[in-house]
Amino acid sequence: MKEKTTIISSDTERKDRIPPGQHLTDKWPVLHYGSIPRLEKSKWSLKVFGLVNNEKILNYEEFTSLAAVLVFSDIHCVTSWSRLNNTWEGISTGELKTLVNILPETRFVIVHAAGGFTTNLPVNEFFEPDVLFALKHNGEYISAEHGGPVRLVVPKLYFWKSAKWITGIEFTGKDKPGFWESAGYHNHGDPWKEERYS
Ligand SMILES: Nc1nc2c(c(=O)[nH]1)N[C@H]1C(S)=C(S)[C@@H](COP(=O)(O)O)O[C@H]1N2
Ligand SMILES: [Mo]
Repeated sequence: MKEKTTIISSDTERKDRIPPGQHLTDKWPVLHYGSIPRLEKSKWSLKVFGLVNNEKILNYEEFTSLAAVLVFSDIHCVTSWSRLNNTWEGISTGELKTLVNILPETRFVIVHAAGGFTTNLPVNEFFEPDVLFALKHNGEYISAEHGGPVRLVVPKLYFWKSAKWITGIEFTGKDKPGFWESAGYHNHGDPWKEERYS
């Protein structure tokens, strides 16, 4: 089997890894709005659309046949817990670039999840090398409560940007604040700048 690339998220190399106002936990709390969608792999698909030349809908098998990576990162939740030393396995967001041909007017990415949930981020931050569509956490498939079968992980921003149960990726020229961003959370969410609420 081919050796998977491991990407070390740069924030894990800081001397002090705990952002201001955060405290450590060894547990992994479950947080989200609404009930847990149970998405079957056989029915799951990811729609990649918006400012692209060739829109795509990938089923689970097609999606998971893309090259896999490992990412080592910390988690910082805006409610103040941080969980260090997480290993994620999945598909790098960079894989989408070769698939759909993203148009140069693209400035933001809207991440869509089951039940109408969305979150927004600048396109350059979506394509940071440590951002991935995670299938596994610490060697085990991500459970439904933590966003399986596929969740996004954006290590450098507060964890609400790491959408669970993702179903679509939209490239756009215009920013569209997502679910939590419209409910008073910061539009960007850098934990090192304490961009918590707006
Ligand atoms: N689809 C979806 N994803 C979501 C959320 C949500 O409400 N819906 N909440 C976010 C928030 S606020 C947090 S803190 C993390 C929590 O992830 P966890 O339950 O795996 O710890 O998921 C994020 N992703
Ligand atoms: Mo959160």
